Amino acid sequence: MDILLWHKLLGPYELAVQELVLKFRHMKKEYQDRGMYCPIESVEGRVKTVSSILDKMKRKNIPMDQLEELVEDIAGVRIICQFVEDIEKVSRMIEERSDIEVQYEKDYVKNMKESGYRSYHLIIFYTVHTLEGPKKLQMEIQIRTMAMDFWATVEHSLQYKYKERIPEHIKRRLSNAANAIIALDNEMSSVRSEIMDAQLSSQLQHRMVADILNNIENMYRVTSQREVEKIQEEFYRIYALNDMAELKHFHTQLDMIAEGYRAQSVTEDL
Ligand code: 0O2
Repeated sequence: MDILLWHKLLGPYELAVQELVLKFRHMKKEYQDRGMYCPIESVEGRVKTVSSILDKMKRKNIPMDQLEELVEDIAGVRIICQFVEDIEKVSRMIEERSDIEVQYEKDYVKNMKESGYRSYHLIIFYTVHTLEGPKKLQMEIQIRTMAMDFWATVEHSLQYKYKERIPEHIKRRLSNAANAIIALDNEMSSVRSEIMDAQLSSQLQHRMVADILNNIENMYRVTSQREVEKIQEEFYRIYALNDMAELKHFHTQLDMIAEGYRAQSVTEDL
C-alpha cells in the first residue's frame, strides 16, 4: 500500500479518535458542571503509526486485506480513572451509549497479563461520517487507573528499548512493581469516599468563588464603588477563615443582594 492509501485508510480513524475523545471529555465536564464526582479522570487517544501497524501485522501474520478486521486497535482511546471501582462504571456508561457498539471485552484487571499489565479493554464499533458516507470502524477503548497507566507507560518504553526482549532481572522488578500497583490501587480504594468528598468540596469551593467574583464584578456596574469594595473586603475576610459554611452563607447572601440590584436595573431600564 503506498503512502497516500495509508493516509486515506487512516483518515476516518483520526476522525473517530477525535470524536470519541471529545465526547468523553464532554461527559466529564457535564459531571463537573453538576457538582458530581466523575469516574473519568482524563481521556486521550491515538491512531497507530504505520510502522506500528506493520509490526503488529508481521507479528500476528495478518494479511493486508484483513488489516482493518484483525488489527483491532488501529484507533485507540484511553480513559484514565482514579479508582479501580471507576473502571466498571465507565465501562457500563460506554455500553449504554447508542453511538458505540461493544463487540467484546478483555478484562486484564481481573486477569493480569503475564507481563504484569492490567487494564480493561473494550473492542467496539463506531461509525464516522466522511464525504464518502458512513464508515463503521473497529476501535479499542482502554480503561485503567492512574497507577495502572503509570506501570503500562514505563513498561511500554522498556519494551521499545529492548524490542520485547526485556532482561529477566528487569522483568522481575516490573512484576514486583505490578504487585505494588495492585496494593496501591487497593489502598486508594479504601479511602475512596474521603478522597471523593474532598474533591467535590474543592470543586464546589472553586465554583462558589467564581460565582462570588462574578457577582461582585457585575455589581460594579450598577452600584457605588465604595459599596462594592466593602463587599469585596468582606469576601477576602471570609475566604481567609477557610470555613466552607461561612463561604456558603456569604455566597447565598451576595446572590440575594445581586438579584436585588439586577431587578432594580431592569426596572430602571423600563
Ligand atoms: P501500542 O503501542 O499501545 O499500540 P498482543 O497480541 O497481546 O500483543 P492484542 O492481541 O492486539 O495484543 O491485544 P491486547 O493484548 O489487548 O493489546 C492491545 C494493546 O494493549 C497493546 O497495543 C498495548 O497498548 C496494550 N497492552 C497489551 N499488553 C500490554 C503489556 O504487556 N504492556 C503494555 N505496556 N501494554 C500492553 P500494542 O499494539 O501492543 O501497542
